[in-house]
Amino acid sequence: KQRVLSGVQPTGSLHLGNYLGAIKNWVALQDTFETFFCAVDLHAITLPHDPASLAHTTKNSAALYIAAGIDPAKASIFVQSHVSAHAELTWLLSCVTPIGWLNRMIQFKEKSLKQGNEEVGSGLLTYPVLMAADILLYQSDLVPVGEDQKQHIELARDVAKRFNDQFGGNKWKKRGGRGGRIFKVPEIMTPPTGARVMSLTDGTAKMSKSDPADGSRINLLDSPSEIAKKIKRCKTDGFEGLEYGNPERPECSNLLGIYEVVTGRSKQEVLAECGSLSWGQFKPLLADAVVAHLEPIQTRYNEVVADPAYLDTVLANGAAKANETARLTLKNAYDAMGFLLPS
Ligand code: AQP
Repeated sequence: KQRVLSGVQPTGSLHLGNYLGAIKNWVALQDTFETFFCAVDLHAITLPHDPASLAHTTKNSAALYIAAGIDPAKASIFVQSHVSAHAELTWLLSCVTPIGWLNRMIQFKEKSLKQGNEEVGSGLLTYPVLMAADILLYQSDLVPVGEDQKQHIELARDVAKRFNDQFGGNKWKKRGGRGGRIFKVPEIMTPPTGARVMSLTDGTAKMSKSDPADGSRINLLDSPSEIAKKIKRCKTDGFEGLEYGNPERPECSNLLGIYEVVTGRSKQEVLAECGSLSWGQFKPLLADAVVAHLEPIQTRYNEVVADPAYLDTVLANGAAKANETARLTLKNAYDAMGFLLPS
């Protein structure tokens, strides 16, 4: 079976972008692939975080994976920091990743600009190396993520190739190793719709957990009235009718795209239904569709968090399975680099 790995940072509450861009697609993959889904808590400390809430948000994120349809009987659901190979491999990969590659990462530039370069922790710069370790440890074939992560997956591919070139193949064999490649070079997988869900208050900025304005996003656990209120207040325009793809109407394309994915309709069907509607007519339709889509997820979420022993067991089993696979790759990486392996 081919392997799939993905994760979401447990910072703040997960939103519709995380769900439509990533988690919803994980569900479709778990029957066909061997899947690993982790709450990437080590990534959650790259910006100042609140130690009082990290453990709680980590558990809640994992509960949301299950609520969204990830089945622990099919997929390994685990917490990144419970598998220490992630942190260990990051160090090995850091030593072969040129700083120039990291300096080019758009997310680093954007987030460090907000923080001020002098203040920002070096983990924000090396975050994509940790992400590469997450992916490469599992010899992943596919990484299902939203479009904003494309550059990081390309970096993971480049790091894998560079490491394989420097330490794998015959060089490794000559030193008595297994030879061949150490890491599989993964492919990115983005969904056709929902790969880039935009903010409700600015159709040119992505919906994001770190936006201080809660009204800019729909959180997966927002109540029906909060969802209706946010959609009612979201940014629109003065054009007549609704359409996709007009560069002067980014909010319109975004909201139609959300409607499309939560109703499971095609673009053509959405246009036939909504093309001639006014904003006043469309917004309640959209709000009802989002609420209806999230309702079963919220119900299941409440059941999962009401049974902490169940969640603990899922996470322990997931970490054990992940650890087994990750340790093998890590051992090969140490060996190929020439470390003395423990006897
Ligand atoms: N707006 C989005 N549209 C589609 N996909 C999105 N993702 C995030 N935002 C959108 C996808 O969600 C997954 C997890 O992302 P992450 O939490 O690891 O980091 P992120 O991409 O930085 O997410 P946020 O919500 O914007 O968090 P902050 O504000 O903390 O940076 C990824 O697959 C991502 O593509």
